[in-house]
Amino acid sequence: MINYRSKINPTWCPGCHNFLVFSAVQAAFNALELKPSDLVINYDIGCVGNMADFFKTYGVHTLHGRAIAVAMGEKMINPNLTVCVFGGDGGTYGEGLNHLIAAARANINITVFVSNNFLYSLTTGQTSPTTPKGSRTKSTPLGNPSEPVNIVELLKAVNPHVFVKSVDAKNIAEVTKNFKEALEFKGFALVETLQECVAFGKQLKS
Ligand SMILES: Cc1ncc(C[n+]2csc(CCOP(=O)(O)OP(=O)(O)O)c2C)c(N)n1
Ligand code: SF4
Ligand SMILES: [Mg+2]
Repeated sequence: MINYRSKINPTWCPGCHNFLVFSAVQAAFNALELKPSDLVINYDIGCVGNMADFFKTYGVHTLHGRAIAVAMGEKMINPNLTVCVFGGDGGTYGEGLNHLIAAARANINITVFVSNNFLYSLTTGQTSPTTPKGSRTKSTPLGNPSEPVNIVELLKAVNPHVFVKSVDAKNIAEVTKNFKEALEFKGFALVETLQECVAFGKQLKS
């Protein structure tokens, strides 16, 4: 077994689905025998971005919405590296959407993992681009007026040749399988894990 972990223990809320994602991605890295020295992980901001402290591969904790842009640059400079991104629905589909579309159009060989918890969670539960219409959140107390983005359909429309999947984070076997396939894919790959934020997710059902 290859050890990808730093000495820092995760600080997510007990029961956070990011623990599942964190464990599944290590299983996928191990299955592919990826060496930490050949891996560069780029992290967006947010709860998921805190993963930057918990891995000891090469990595960059980037700015909100900019992790994909940094990853594209790394891959162009050194195509031998395995280049990954971890981001949330806010950073990847909101602030970073233009970078996501550019990377999919270019079909650049990077792997993007999106923890989609339907909210801006680190900032305590504002609407994100995937928040269901009508949901009452901190930023939409009268109900979210916007349609949620469907990223699988959007990316398939942008470029039908990319690898894009949406899976339930609780189905750990399926998540691990898709993470592994995404890492092996020769081109742009994105796997979104559908998550419930245990701290702020309840408001989505009110
Ligand atoms: C440019 C910029 N705008 C706003 C923020 C404040 N901010 C920090 S985390 C966050 C929400 C992140 O939501 P998401 O990307 O879905 O990640 P999550 O916390 O849900 O995992 C925001 C708005 C920031 N750090 N940078
Ligand atoms: S606020 Fe939500 S997303 Fe953030 S660590 Fe807690 S449960 Fe996870
Ligand atoms: Mg989020």
